[in-house]
Amino acid sequence: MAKKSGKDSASTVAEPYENARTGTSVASLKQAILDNLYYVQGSLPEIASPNDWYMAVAYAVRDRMVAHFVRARSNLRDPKVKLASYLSAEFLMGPYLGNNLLNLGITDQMRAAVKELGLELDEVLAWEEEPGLGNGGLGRLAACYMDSLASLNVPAIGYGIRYEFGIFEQEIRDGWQVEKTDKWLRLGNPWEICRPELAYDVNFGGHTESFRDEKSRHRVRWVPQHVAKGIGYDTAVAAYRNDIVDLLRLWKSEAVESFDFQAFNVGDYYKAVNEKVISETVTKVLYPNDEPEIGKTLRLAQQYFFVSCSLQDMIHLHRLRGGSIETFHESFAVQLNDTHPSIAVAELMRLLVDEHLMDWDSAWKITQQTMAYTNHTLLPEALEKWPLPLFSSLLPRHTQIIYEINHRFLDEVRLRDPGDDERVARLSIIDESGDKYVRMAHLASVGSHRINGVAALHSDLLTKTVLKDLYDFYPDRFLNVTNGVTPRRWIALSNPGLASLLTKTIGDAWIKNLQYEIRRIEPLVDDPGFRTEWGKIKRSNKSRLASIIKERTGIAVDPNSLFDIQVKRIHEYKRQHLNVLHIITLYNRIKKAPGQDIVPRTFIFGGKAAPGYFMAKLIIKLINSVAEVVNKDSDVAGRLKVAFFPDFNVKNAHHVYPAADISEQISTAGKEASGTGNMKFSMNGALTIGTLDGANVEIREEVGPENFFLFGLTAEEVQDLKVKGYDPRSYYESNPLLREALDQISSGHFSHGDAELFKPLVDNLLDHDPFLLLADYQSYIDCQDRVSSAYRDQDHWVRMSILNVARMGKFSSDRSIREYCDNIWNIKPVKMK
Ligand code: F58
Repeated sequence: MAKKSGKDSASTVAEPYENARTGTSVASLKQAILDNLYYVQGSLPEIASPNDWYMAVAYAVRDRMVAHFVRARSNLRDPKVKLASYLSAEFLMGPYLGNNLLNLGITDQMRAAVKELGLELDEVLAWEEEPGLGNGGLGRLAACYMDSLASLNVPAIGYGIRYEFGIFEQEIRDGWQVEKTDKWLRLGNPWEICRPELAYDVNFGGHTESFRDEKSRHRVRWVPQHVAKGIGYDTAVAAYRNDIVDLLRLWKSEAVESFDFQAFNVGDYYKAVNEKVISETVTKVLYPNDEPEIGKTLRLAQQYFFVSCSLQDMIHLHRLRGGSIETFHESFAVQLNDTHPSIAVAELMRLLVDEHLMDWDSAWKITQQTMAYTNHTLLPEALEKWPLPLFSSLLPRHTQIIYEINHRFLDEVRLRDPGDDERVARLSIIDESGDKYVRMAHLASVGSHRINGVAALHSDLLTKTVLKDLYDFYPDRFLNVTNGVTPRRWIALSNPGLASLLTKTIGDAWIKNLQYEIRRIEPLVDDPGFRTEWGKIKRSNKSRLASIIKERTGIAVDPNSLFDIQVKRIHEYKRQHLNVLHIITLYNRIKKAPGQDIVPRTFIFGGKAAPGYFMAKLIIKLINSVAEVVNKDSDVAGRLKVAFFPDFNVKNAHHVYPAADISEQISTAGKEASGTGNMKFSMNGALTIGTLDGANVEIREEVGPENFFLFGLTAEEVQDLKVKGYDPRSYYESNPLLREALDQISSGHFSHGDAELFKPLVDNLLDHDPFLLLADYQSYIDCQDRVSSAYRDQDHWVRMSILNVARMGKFSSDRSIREYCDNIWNIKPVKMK
């Protein structure tokens, strides 16, 4: 049995040489908290509010990261170091305090220090308002990647937007989702450092003019209608037990001048303020959609704004390193996190050609060598495209540049495949099949040297469906990088029980090297003592979640029941309503034979619906309506419970994944690009019930088919069925249990007799069912029955749970980042010792 590293063990004696600002002994930390409480918060222990304490603790931690931070900034200046630049409209970082303590290795000391001040660390952690600067998987992936980049010692900057309001907070009232503004900055953000001197102008609108410069060169000038200023805010991303940090640099928009004094002086106060308001609006709010918003100028303005600031900043850094503009691609590898930052292709061309006077061909080479694009969706309707009139009125110069890129690209296409005009039309960056659109995935693909999907199946389907023509043209650009999640946040921080059992058993190297280390617990599967401890940890995680659910919803759930959990954005393709059909089926089974012996289950749901997505909101109402009936029915008492955990976010997620017995990954095959929740569950010992979709396929391969509950049609079968002509009603008519469940929903059985409420949902299933719930229903029910019988054999279940964790090494985001480094960016992370 290995011992915990000594660094994390608490000591109350300050080392004599310790500095109160950087020392990590309990005494130094305590002093630092008191100093910050007084000097930064202007408070004293007797009068300090929870936020005063939280801020004082956070600043004490931040001070301990400053040396690393300064080093990171000087790294940026080192011309020998190639930087990874991760461009993402979303970074869903989650609460910082716990993570930074963990990564710095001072959790135990801090726990002791705050205890001496009369506080519980867990309480302090709970006071942190998390920055919800993302919608879901894509934003959280960016955050996991930042953790891995730092921990692998890859110098990197994450560039994004400092939204004033992040993803809305969700409340449930009368079973419906109600959205509340997320005022995450209200009490201050101790982690960021504002860099007012890091400011870039960003143009919008107006027109362009051609002219000849003094050397008689043909040039284009952009005369904007409006200019905003981007100010950088830096947050240090701590590496796990490495004395380095990476930077998250988020841009806030401001007015170039706070007032138009001329307008102000002639009495047009409103015009004067207007400019300021427009500028500040750009980074006001995150769009809460899980599909792109077509036709929203502000959304395009956000994308262009952060991309322009980021590229200007990179060029500025490259200059500071003494680099000539011709070698820009040697300083930076830019990763486009989906198409939201793909305007970067045109913006880098603009900066190189218009501002740095480079010839087109050289600029194009640099752009392609710099950029790489990650696709996160197979849903054709989710591929981003902008109406050309909107696009060209906001970005007139980029429209010209995109036309030029397209013109040259299509010439190449025609050269290779003369006469195939349809192919040319399909490949064009401009969709001209009806109203004109700019296809952002095409822009990103043409301007990048690598294009990747996020799971093996997804990458394969990309080349066969939505990006097929691009793949046929550029086969060598395509590759797969399966997503991963950070074991620091998703095991070490959120599942301390499991983490300490792992560390006690195999040492703590798994935290830094999950890929190769975690397998070492596999032999322990045969150790009854280990299995008992494993079971106890899960049981205690379930109790912890049960009490939170009681506190937040009033619903009492039994930690001895099977915890069956589905947490993710609410979307028809993710099929939360298939899960509900199973609940109703079980309910009916018990009602018909109340005496039968069934495995008690608690169904837990969580997730936000896009505010304008009617069907998703109706699914939330359905879950809560079914919960209301089931939870108060004495016939099923002790056997079925349903709870909707409100406001699923990173902080709440910490309590959810470690408490699951079953992880629901039940999307229609071929629709979920990867999924990352599926990885978090399985890493925490839940078994998956899932379709062959996204990364489920690879999870099943890794953990073994015998440790995974598979059901449903494959992506190919889904396709075939659709081609053949899918008739959902035939399933309804031939399956009495399914019919009964759907009839109950539509007759008002779960809605106090209101037969109208769920009609849109049931009608949609019977008449269209685009995500094939009815086709997969029976297979799902049968599979759930296998889950229940497996759960009866607790000993075997625990074995399967252990094997799931032992074999999840592949899904560490460290592995993904190594692949990005090797196969896309050509950056060498420091080798693991
Ligand atoms: C998700 N996409 C995929 N988009 O759905 C999921 O399968 C994958 O695991 C994850 O990315 C990471 O690769 C996703 O979360 C968004 O939230 C976008 C937000 C902005 C508008 C468009 C969707």
